[in-house]
Amino acid sequence: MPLAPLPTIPEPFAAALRPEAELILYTHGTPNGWKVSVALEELGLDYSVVDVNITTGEQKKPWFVQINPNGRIPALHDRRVTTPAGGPLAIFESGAILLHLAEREGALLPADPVGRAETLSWLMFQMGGLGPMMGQANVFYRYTPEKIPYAIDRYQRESRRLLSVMNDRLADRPFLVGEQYTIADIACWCWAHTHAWSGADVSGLDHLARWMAEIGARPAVQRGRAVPTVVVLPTEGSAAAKLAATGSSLLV
Ligand SMILES: N[C@@H](CCC(=O)N[C@@H](CS)C(=O)NCC(=O)O)C(=O)O
Repeated sequence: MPLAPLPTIPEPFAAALRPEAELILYTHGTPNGWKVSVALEELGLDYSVVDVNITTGEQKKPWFVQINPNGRIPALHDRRVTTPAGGPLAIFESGAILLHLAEREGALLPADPVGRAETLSWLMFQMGGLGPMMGQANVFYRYTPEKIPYAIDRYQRESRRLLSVMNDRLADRPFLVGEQYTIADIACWCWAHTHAWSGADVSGLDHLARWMAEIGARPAVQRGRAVPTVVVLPTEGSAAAKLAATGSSLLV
């Protein structure tokens, strides 16, 4: 199958691309980025990775905004699909990318209507709730030089509440939807396992702890979590210094 031609991508990024790659993941080491690399690894797909360094503002450069108009990672090119403009299909928003990959491969998404609807519900729960709330907890707890107790408390409490909703759900089933591991588990795990960085209290959430440990032990999750490089969440001081140096609003 002929592959859609890629737009012009500047060096050194173009050098990271293999000419035969159908899928190109534009990412950085953050929860939203890991969602896609974990899914690609779980699906056993071949892909090229472009590390878009969000701490230096690469995500706002014109070449990348052509791929994701929102100027954020992750984004994906699927060169199996040629758009009317003659380029590859470009997808942004991690939830949309997960759905595209699951439908493309017929995996990680139940085929029955109930399982499918429940998977999408938990995926949207992550996209609209868990990710934004934990992200804001990170901003106010870790990055903002001025510590605002109301904001820290608000986002940490809401993160805890959302994690508790997951805990209750996981009391009688191995995965969020049921017996099947889905893109909803991938999306939620990529944020939930960073709870300590957000300062979200997970004490007593034993079902969540079991689920986090089981998913974290999956080899594909460990491979995907290390894309594009291994990230050990830095200490509070170094993260604040990094933020001050770059003017970035959100590291994860
Ligand atoms: N809802 C988006 C969120 C994407 C997002 O916030 N990405 C962050 C990294 S996790 C980013 O690129 N931040 C850089 C910036 O805000 O400029 C998704 O799920 O894809």
